[in-house]
Amino acid sequence: MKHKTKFARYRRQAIAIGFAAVVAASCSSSATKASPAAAVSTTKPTDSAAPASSHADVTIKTFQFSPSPATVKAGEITVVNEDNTTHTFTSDAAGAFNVSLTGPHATKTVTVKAGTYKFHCAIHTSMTGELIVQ
Ligand SMILES: [Cu+2]
Repeated sequence: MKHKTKFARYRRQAIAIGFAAVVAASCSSSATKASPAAAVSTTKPTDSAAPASSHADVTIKTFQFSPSPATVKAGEITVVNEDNTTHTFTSDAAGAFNVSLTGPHATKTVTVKAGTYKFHCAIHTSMTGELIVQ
């Protein structure tokens, strides 16, 4: 009689431990599920860091584009005109980009896709450059 009740208690404990193991397993699986969500949230600081890219990707100075070729990453790029006259940042291939910059210190942003673009100033046709978008 005494032995039987002791065995029953062991069984109950074994079931409880088994249940705890299942709970722990389900917990760890939900923890691994949570990590992709954490990875998504880490992309937010790069969005908020976007205004820090106030540097010019292309600078127009003394009727020249620099650097040329300019290597940039696909997306929004910044063009600054340091001259006192108006220039344009116009792609040779129609439609890629075309902005007018009234100097001095006019800044424009254009969105570019990956590729290599030749560009020029529509006002001063001797002004040419190349943009490599990665
Ligand atoms: Cu110009």
